[in-house]
Amino acid sequence: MKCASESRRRICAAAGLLASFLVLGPACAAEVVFRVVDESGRDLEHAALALVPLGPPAASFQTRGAEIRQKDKRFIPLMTAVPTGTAINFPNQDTVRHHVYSFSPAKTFELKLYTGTPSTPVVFDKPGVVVMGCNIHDHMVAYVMVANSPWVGVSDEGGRVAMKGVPTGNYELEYWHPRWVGMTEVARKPLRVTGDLAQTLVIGNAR
Ligand SMILES: [Cu+2]
Repeated sequence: MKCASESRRRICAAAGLLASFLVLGPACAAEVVFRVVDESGRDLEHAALALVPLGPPAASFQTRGAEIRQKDKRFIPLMTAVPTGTAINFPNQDTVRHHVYSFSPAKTFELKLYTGTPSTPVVFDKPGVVVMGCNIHDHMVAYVMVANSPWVGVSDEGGRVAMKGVPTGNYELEYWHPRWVGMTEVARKPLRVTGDLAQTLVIGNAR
């Protein structure tokens, strides 16, 4: 939090949820950094996190496209986190054909046997966890966590996720990890943001 004065701080606080979706400028923007670890304290990669503002749902927010490619008969990346409404492309960079599908309630779809990049991306229009596979190569798997928030991220090798420009307010931290593959409901915990914040998040096998 870099609010210049107490009055500015009060404005920031009063703006609350509204600030989430209007540009108040960088003065109110906090950086929230998570370090995700497993139950033994080891850095945990591939955890999807989202800071979802509490209160009335946002009418809309801007999304950027995303990409999950297929290379060497693997999906890259394994885990993706996106705001609701994001269009994801699935370019096939192998010479063999892939057949991408999902039966997940949050996004049921199928890209029938193809090479190259399908002309139409898949729009992930509902929050939740989507598990994808390939009809031809059973070992291929990828995951998308869709959340009603522009503040999303996936932990890197050091277990780190950084979210910038987070306005003061009350949030629900939604999170999920591929180790929970049998249980695709996201985990949730409340989080209040009043300024720059560093949090450790433990993701164990059990929920
Ligand atoms: Cu395949």
